[in-house]
Amino acid sequence: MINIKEINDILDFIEKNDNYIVTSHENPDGDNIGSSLAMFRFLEKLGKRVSYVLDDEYPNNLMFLYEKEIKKKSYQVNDRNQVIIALDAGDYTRLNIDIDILEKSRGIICVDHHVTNGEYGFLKFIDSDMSSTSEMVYEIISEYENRHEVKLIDEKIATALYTGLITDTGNFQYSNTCPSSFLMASNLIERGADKITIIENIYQNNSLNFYKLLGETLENLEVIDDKISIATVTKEMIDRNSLKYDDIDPITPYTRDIEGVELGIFIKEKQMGEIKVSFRSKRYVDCTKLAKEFGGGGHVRASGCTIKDVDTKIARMMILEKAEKYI
Ligand SMILES: [Mn+2]
Repeated sequence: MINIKEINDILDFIEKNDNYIVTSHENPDGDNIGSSLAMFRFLEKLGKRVSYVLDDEYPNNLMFLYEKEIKKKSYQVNDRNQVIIALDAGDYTRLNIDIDILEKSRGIICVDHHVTNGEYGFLKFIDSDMSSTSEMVYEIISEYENRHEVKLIDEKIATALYTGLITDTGNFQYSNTCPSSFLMASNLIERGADKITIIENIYQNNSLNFYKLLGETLENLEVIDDKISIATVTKEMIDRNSLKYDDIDPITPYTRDIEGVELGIFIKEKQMGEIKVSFRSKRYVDCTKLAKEFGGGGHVRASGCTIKDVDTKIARMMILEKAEKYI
C-alpha cells in the first residue's frame, strides 16, 4: 500500500516553500528523466521557482524529451540554498549534480523505488513496491489534483511519466508491473501521452552501429551451466562503432532473455579501470544481493554495480565467482 502520509508531507512542504532543484542519478535512464521532467513541470505549474539540473547528457533514445531551456548543468546554477528533490536515486552520492549545490542546499526530499535506498533526505517517499519513480511522481501529482480539484497533468507531463513507466517495466513485462501501473498508463493516455513517439524512440530507433555492436557483443556472450549468461562490451568496441556509453543499455536484456537462463550479466567498460555491471534475473535470483557484494544496488530483478581498477576480463572472473552461488 502506498504511504499516503509520505505523499501528504511532501505536498504540504511543497505548497508552503519555494526554490527547488530537481535532480536524479548519473547515466540517466527513462525513469530518471521522465520522473524529473514531470516533477519539474508540476512545480512550475504551481508557480514555484525550480531548476532541473543533471550533469550527464541524455542517451540518444531519450533525446525526444530534451528541451534546451529546461535541462541545466551544475555550472549554470549560480545561487545556492535550494531544496533538492532527488528522484530515482537510491544513494545521494550518485546524484548527478555538483556537491557544492547539495552541501549548500536546504536539504533533500527523496522520492525513489530502489530496494537498496539508503533512506536519505529530510522528507522521503520511498517504496520498493512501486514500478518506477515516475509512478510515484504520478501519485504525488494526482494527490495534489485531488486536494485542489485541478487538472495539472498535460501532454508533456503525461509523456514524461509514460516514458518512465514503460522503460522501468520493460513495456509492462517485468514483475514490478502492478495493477496500478496499468491504471496510470490508461490515465496518462487519456491525458495525451504521446505513446507513438515514445515507443518509436525507445524501441524502434536504434542506429545501425548499435546493431553492429549488439552483434559483436552476442558473439562473445557465453552461457554458463545453462543458467547464467554473460556478455562484455569494452570501451574500444563502443568507440570503434562511434557510439556513446549511454547508448548500450538496450543490450542488457539480451543477456537474460535466453531460453533456460535465469541470470543475465552485462559487463560494460565505461572507461579504463571503471567497469559497470548490470544484473537481470527472471524468477529467483535476487540481483540486489549480488550487486551488493560489489557495493552496488537496485531492484530484485534488475541491479548494477561498479568495479574499479580492473579490466573486463578480471571483472568477469570476479562476478562469475559470486554469481554462481545464487543459481
Ligand atoms: Mn527507476
